[in-house]
Amino acid sequence: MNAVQDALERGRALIEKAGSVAELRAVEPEAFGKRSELAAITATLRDLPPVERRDLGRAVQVARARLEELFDERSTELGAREARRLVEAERLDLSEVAGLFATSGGPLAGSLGRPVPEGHLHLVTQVRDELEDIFLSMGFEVAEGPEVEDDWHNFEALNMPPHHPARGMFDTFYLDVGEPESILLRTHTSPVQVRLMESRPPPIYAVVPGRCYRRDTPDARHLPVFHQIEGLVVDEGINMSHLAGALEAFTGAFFGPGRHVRLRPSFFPFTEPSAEFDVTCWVCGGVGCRTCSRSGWVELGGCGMVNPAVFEAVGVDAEKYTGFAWGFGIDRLAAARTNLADLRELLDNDIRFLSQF
Ligand code: 2NL
Repeated sequence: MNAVQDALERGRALIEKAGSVAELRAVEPEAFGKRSELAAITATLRDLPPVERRDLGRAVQVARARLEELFDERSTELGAREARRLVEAERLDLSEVAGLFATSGGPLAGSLGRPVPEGHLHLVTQVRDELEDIFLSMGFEVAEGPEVEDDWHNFEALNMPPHHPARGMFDTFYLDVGEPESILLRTHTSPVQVRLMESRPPPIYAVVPGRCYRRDTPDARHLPVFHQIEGLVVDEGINMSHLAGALEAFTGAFFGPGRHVRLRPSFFPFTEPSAEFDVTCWVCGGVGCRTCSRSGWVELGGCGMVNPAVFEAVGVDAEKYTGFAWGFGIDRLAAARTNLADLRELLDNDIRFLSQF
């Protein structure tokens, strides 16, 4: 009976000492299995007289049951502890990432525990939004259309039939779709105005901002992807003084009072007469400086009275209606506003440049 008591204590000690589920499994044979003291006692039972055999046999069974109970408890306890450790080890510590930014001098430097700085709209988008607001306040609608166009809407409807020399003004990106040179990236936003005139009768008072494409090598003053805003008015009794008045009103709103517009004769196939329009130099106010080559004026875009050939192409009655149109580059306007010497900065996406505006 003493030996059973010893075997129980020894088994209990082995179970309590096990530090992991694996160690616990390893001590099982010694604690109460085949190699245990209880097993050795059991082996002696058959040599004992029946009464002692029965009493000792029961004692061994009770001891083994108790050890099994202790084993199960310990197994549950160790299993839970190991599961907790695993979860802890695999947790993603996101504060480490914030710490990295905070200490590395990156864009979020010093931001740990403070609000992360927000981004903002690109300079060109800000200027585009402002232009839309101005023209909306003047009673124009804002229209948009596809950047992939067909030859008819981009050229032919605008009085530039195939092989017309004026097409040389635009170095065009053509798509490898359908007939050769039939589908292209629009070279200006005019095809949207063409679609507008096709889709409903005058009056039309619309501006069309959007992205345009030309096969230009990028330099300080040219981008192969750029932004234009064009305007179109078609109504009864429209003449060139309305054009000059609209551009003058826009100039005052965008550049502030004291700035004026001047028209110089020019040529576009889609307008007749045509003009280029200049605005009072925003650097010197018209006195003359480097920005305006000492002339006091800076060129902004082109304009004119819609050529009756265009009305003919889109089905507007040129006897009843007249109209004017203009176009200028949004990127150049954004550059002018910010004294930007090189348009390519607008496409570089350098956060140190962009975050200034
Ligand atoms: C420039 C010149 C211009 C137009 C665009 C236009 C559109 C239609 C009919 C007639 Cl649908 N004209 N647009 C007219 C004159 C000039 O832009 O140098 N832009 C940067």
